[in-house]
Amino acid sequence: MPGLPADVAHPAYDRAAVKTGVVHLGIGAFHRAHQAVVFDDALAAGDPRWGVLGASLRSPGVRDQLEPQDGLYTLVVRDGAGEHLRVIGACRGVLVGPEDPGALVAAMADADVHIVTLTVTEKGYRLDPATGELLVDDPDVAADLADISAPRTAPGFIVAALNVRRAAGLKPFTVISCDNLPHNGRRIRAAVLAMARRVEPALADWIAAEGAFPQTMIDRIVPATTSEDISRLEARLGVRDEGMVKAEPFTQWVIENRFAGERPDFAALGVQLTDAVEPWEDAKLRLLNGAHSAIAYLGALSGLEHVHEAVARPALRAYVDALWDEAETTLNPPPGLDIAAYRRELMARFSNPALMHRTRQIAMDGSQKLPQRLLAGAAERLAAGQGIAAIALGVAAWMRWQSGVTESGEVFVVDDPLAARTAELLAGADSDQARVAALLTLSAVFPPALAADPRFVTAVTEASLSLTMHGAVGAARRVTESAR
Ligand code: CS2
Repeated sequence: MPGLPADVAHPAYDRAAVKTGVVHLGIGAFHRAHQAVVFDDALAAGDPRWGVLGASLRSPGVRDQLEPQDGLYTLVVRDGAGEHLRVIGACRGVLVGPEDPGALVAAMADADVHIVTLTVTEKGYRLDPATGELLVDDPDVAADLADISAPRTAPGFIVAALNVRRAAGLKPFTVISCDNLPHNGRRIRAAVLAMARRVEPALADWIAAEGAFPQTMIDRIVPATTSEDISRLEARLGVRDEGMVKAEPFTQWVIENRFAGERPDFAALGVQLTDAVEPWEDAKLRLLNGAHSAIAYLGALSGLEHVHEAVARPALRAYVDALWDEAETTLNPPPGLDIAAYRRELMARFSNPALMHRTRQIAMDGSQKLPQRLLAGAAERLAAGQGIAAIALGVAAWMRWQSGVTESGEVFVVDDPLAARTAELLAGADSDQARVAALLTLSAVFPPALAADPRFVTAVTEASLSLTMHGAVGAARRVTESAR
């Protein structure tokens, strides 16, 4: 590309010949640094069917960044050894759902589209976390059911587009959830079928029979881009790239081998296809994400701004190992995953000094993350009669974070969909015991059986008292000392 430094990789394929084969719902940094790169690789390998049309279901921000750049943006891959820049050409445009829902439905119903990927976070599935049922009283779901031709929600867009495809005699597209949730394929399928059944039972039957919603495990650490990142890249490139994303070198995508129609040659693109994604999912959620959340709260409470700074503290590093010792016994590792090697690799990834991954970014939305990252493992360990001191400290640190004050007394805004509820519950609680008891009543986070288990209550209360007495780093040190 004219004007780009010679060491910056860029699309060598003919972008004008690319077709839109993928629509992505929820085009944030993670999509641009992960799935879009795989589709860009497919285009570079000579298969022009896999251009991506992005969609934002809320705000026009990403469209406004990417449109003036013709969909091009830079992926900055960083580690201690330096940085590698690559311009990604897979994105063919961005539609903003609320501005023109019909245009997005029509794009998804196009015969060339074979795959719809999505990253809309747990909230975006519109399912009750406790029952897994569609939230029919949610105002956006109700609006979608009243007029499916102008949807607002992710499942609504999928149902609307599948409805048009069925009427046109087309096959369904494959729906690939890329959210960091257990059984993500099953969840989006449940939401889509529940909505479709209310629109027209025959549509739901057709989707159930012909559609495909593979489960996936997706992994790449993608910290939020800062204005400093953009300025630094500008100094290097000579142009300002508002759509840039930064990521670590590691990337992994495991997809259940189940598709409704055409797909790229995923295996040739480094994607792992398997019949059993769950063991991969559990290992990633409980080891990587479980440790991420625990050190995010402990680190942020004690003023450690970035993940690499947290794991550079010997007490927190040893704590992560203790947490992994606990989580590991709950896993059923898939063939091909060496847990000891995986742990070593994870620690090296967390230690990457060039990523500047903020503990506060990971601390966001903890109420949605805790169940699969820490609580599921705790329940399984208790059922096996095993201790949970390290996991309990992660849970207690999340609870402490809900108070909105760090150890140095800095007041911050808790960024969580349940923040108003947790603040309300904490309002009258004036001791560690009372705070733990109050938050354990949140059934959307704590399964009632776990919240009622005296071993769980005791472990979390003790961890909370330890946080109060010794601070986050001191409490972490005590967990590892007692584990020895
Ligand atoms: C992180 C994840 O912000 C978070 O909650 O734990 O985004 C994590 O970086 C990714 O899952 C890595 O694949």
